[in-house]
Amino acid sequence: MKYSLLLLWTLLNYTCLVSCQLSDLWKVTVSNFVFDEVIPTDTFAALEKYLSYNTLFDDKDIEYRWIGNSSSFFENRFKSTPSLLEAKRVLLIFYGIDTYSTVVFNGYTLGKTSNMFSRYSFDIKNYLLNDTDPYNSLFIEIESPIEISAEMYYNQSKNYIVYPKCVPKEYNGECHINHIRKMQASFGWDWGPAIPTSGIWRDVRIVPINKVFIMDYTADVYQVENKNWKINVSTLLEIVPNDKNKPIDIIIKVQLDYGQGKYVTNEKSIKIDNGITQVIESITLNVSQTEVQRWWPNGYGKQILYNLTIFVDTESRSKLIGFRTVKLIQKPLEKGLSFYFRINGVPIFAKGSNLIPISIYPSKSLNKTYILHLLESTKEANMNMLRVWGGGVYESDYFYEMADKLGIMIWQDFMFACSMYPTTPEFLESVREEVIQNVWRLKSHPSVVIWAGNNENEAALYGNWYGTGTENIYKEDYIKLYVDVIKAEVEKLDSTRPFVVSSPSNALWADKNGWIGTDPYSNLYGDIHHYNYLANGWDINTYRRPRFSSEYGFQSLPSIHGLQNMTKDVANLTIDSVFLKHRQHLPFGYIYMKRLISQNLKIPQTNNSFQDFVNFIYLSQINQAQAVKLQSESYRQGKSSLNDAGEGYTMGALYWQLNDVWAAPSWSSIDDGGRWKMLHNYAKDFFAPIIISPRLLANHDLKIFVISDELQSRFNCSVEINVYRISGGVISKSFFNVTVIANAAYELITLKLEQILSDASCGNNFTEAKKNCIIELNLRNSTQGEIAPLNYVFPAPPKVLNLPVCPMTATIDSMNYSITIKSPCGIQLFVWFDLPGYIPGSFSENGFHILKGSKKIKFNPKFHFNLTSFVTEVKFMSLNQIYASLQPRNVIQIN
Ligand code: BMA
Repeated sequence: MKYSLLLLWTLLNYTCLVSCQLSDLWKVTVSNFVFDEVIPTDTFAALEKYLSYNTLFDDKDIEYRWIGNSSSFFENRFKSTPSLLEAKRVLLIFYGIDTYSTVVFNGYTLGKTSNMFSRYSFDIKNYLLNDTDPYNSLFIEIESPIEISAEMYYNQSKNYIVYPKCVPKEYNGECHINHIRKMQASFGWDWGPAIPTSGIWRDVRIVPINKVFIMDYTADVYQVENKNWKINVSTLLEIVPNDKNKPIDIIIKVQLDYGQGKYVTNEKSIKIDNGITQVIESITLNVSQTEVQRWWPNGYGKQILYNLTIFVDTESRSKLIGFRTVKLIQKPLEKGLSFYFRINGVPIFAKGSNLIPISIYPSKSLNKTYILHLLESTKEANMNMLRVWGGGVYESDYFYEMADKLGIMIWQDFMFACSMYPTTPEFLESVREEVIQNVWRLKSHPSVVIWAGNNENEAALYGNWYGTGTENIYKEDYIKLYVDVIKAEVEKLDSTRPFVVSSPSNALWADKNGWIGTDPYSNLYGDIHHYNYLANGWDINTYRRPRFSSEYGFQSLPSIHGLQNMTKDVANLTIDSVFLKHRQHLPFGYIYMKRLISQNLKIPQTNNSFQDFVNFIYLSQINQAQAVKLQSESYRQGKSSLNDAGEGYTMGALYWQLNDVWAAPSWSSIDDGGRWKMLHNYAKDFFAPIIISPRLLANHDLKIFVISDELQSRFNCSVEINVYRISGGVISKSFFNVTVIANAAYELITLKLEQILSDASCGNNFTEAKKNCIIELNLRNSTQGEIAPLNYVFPAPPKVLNLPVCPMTATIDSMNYSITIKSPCGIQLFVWFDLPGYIPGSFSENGFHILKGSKKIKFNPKFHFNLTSFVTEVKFMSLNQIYASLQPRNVIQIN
């Protein structure tokens, strides 16, 4: 049955009876190069294939920058099939042209495009060749993105400049991207190269219409007072106008499948008056609460989805929807307002990260394997939210479908970042259409829980980033764009989820107080972004107590294996190499990185510069993992309490950033090859549903917090504090009758560090004692054993510890992939298994400490993998080993 349907669909598609995809060969011309390509594609991706090089290799992004300075041409030839010739209307639909183009069909100019985030459609019926033999020619000329944005910049109003004039010089980027509606990171960012593509980055379809065609449809799912649900299905129909003075009758039917053959339907018939070619119609389905189960974010329940189908005339389309409510709670506290999500009535602590574009080539953003890997990794790390950041793209349908399926809530920015923007009537109209189309496309996804107007543009005004001061014109422009257009359109289209004007912002407070002018970084309102590269990242006391932290992080270097693949100068890899300087776009980036590392770790110097560099990568990842862990835990500790300044009730921690677009220093936890950095392994623990988390104060008080996101309390638990002496031996102290309170964080106890260390005979005086011991925290329950990941306190930074030295051994059991790692001399810190390539699977722990002389961990492959290459290629190391210049070692296979 399935096969015959598939065949029928392929046939209909092929003969263009319903709609067909113009993905056959296109002729692409860039400068003197002419070649055949399939879409989606772009100038950079196409030339790479044709000339066999990689723009992300060495500094080829500079060498090939000329591509961004060139216009390009995309041509397609196709025959008029009988179905196209018989149709009364024929639409040519572009789901994404990047960016400024002129579309010419058989010599007629159909129109122009200027917004890569919008769909454009043209009626080509009158220009189709009347015969099935000759080819129709479709010709798209795309202007150089660098030139067109410069042109827009120079043509802007003479009265004032729309800043910034350019990206910082460290980005090796291009200027004026804010003047065009193209992915803002295309001209360079602090984590990525400038790849100023032009192209056809999404589908192109040709659609014959004889009566009506579903151009788009969407659903608002909401709960009514009696707790039943309503689904309001809207559809945008393209109609063949009737010329016989008689309205057209169309029946619209919607159906929701409950499963097991049960469903609910509704239908309506509409009459379309003469001459109308486009109409929006809505129809409502009533769904009884007893028939459906709710969709829950990861960690709170299942992600049940239901099939919703719309039938219009002979056409039907389906999508999966879910039932959940979302509220952003902003209620007065002692000072300021709260800011947290309630999903299905449950207050949710948002745990997660920020997504930068899936690829720096928008045409490659539908890499399903990679999308799934990123989203599954998100779920594995106990996250429940990702923020789709405003400098990228509105991601593919597949991305949001998988987020629905995996329970990853999406904070969706509109695509504006770190800039001022023009507010000419044309610009605002273009944005209006972009907003309408993208809200239609995304609002039926249960995963999408909030819209945000932009990334950091209020902050840019407030912080005077571009020297605009408090000039009124910039404030007025800000309100015109984000409030009068974006907010207004979103609220017209979607009343089922909240909207904030910017991230970070004071949210509701700003809405009621003129939108701008206050401190968008205030701890008392909305969300904050927080970066501090000058303080000691391992000092938990340096972190703030906001309501919600939607960005924070530290840089690290990616895997050596990824870097090695991207340069010919492998032997000379150091952070001072031309290659790595080129990739560091954060001004003073390596200076900060070295400084941050050296606060807590030694940076060994040997006579082997390559090994030193490998060690430096490892240290940078330890530093990042540990600092982001402390910052995240600090936020989680503040979940249920306020301090004297009224700060706290923190309900969100989204670190910057999940993924990468090239092999370079960045804030990511997953590198460009898909490998988990140490941070991603740590996220699994620091975002675990229950954690036991320390806070070492400057006065050496050690506070221990018990934090839970579970909705049931756990009773009769115990906390064990194990003080390990580096020279050997452990002293334990337990606290019984501990309750893990449901959905709360509380301070269990305050201990005196000096006392703990002296009880464990760590040293003769406090200064010595701090250097001799490491503290482990363990939360367990009499029946379930450990209910939280182990946690640690370093009384003194690892750089001053006298770590023991001995070769470790690791054996992997080929039956169940469990790895036993032994250290005959005792404590080993930050033990790390280094994967050469991306091996599908993850370790139960990586970057862990061995305090008892041995440890068992597990490798969880996603599917069968080659154990022989695993044992030859995977190497492990520890901090002790690199300090003693011991080489990384191999895992040994046992049967
Ligand atoms: C924030 C983000 C990005 C940037 C990151 C790291 O400003 O919104 O613009 O990449 O910090 O600097």
